[in-house]
Amino acid sequence: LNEASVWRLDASQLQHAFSKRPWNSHKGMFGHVLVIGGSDGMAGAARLTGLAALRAGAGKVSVICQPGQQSLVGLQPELMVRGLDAGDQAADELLAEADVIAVGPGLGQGSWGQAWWQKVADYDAPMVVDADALNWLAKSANRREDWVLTPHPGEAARLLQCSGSEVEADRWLAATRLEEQFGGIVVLKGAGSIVHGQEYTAVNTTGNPGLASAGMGDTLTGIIAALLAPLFSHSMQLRQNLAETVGYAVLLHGSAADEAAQAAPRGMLASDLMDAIRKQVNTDDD
Ligand code: NPW
Ligand code: AMP
Ligand code: MG
Repeated sequence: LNEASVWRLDASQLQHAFSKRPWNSHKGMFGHVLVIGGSDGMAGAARLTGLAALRAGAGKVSVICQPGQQSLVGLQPELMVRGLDAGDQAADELLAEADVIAVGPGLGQGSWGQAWWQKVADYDAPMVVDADALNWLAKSANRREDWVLTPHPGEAARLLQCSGSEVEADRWLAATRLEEQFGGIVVLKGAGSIVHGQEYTAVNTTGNPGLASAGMGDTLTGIIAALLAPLFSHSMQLRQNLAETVGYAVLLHGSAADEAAQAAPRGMLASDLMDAIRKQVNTDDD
């Protein structure tokens, strides 16, 4: 694999990602995203993931956070927020209702996050695995074909048991190894993010250094989950190519950042992307 041999994602392709919503649309068509994350000190990560999923068009978004963090995550009133331990009965009910799970943002390295990882790592639902869930994956070494892994180079290094500079020295090799070892669709983040699945490989050309700030990855996770959700919601039969959909999500995240940065990338917040995400998911041309 190398840059010359793969699909290049650019902003002109976004118009192919979406079709107009039918006039009689209802929220069940666009899927229910369940975010699992938001431990003490990182409630904001789960909130950003949930809000980004809503701005990217998810029909419904629930968040499971650490007990005690609900009021922080729930400051966004459209989010349905529960503080639950992995062993709680209500947890099974929420998992069963989700079309896509996004696990990891602010999940933490403590026992609360570990118990959640053990519960969902083998749970039969499409899943976006990010942040601390990737750190747990580095220890549990599961393999699945139906998940999306979104490591930044630091997380990729933990997964591959090498250094971050080795990942950066050959990002194509790192993406290939991650897919070989853990399966699924790999998004190796950082300038020029690589999206790599079994039959699809792309490199992103959108985005800017304004993305180098806290919460930007958590936001991407919400966008990916939202774009996957309608493919798995009960009322939709259509199955688009999953890796291609992930590619569109990565492209859209960078495009939203390019719009939000307005040539002033320094000081851009993850929250500043939200309105631009909404605009980018309305680029359908039919
Ligand atoms: P360095 O520092 O350059 O040597 P971690 P995290 C490396 C939550 N958050 N190229 C970097 O290397 C997340 O969701 C909560 C090269 C460093 O070693 C997680 O749950 C927020 N290296 C948790 O915090 C907002 C790169 O990776 C390491 C690289 C921890 O996530 C913030 C840092 O990564 C955050 O999202 C690159 N492009 N990018 C909230 N508001 O609640 C990263 N590295 O140790 O995995 O920490 O990414 O902050
Ligand atoms: P995280 O490190 O998990 O918060 O994720 C950061 C997000 O911002 C990822 O989607 C990266 O690809 C993106 N990003 C960070 N820095 C840049 C950059 N210089 N150019 C383009 N995208 C970036
Ligand atoms: Mg991150």
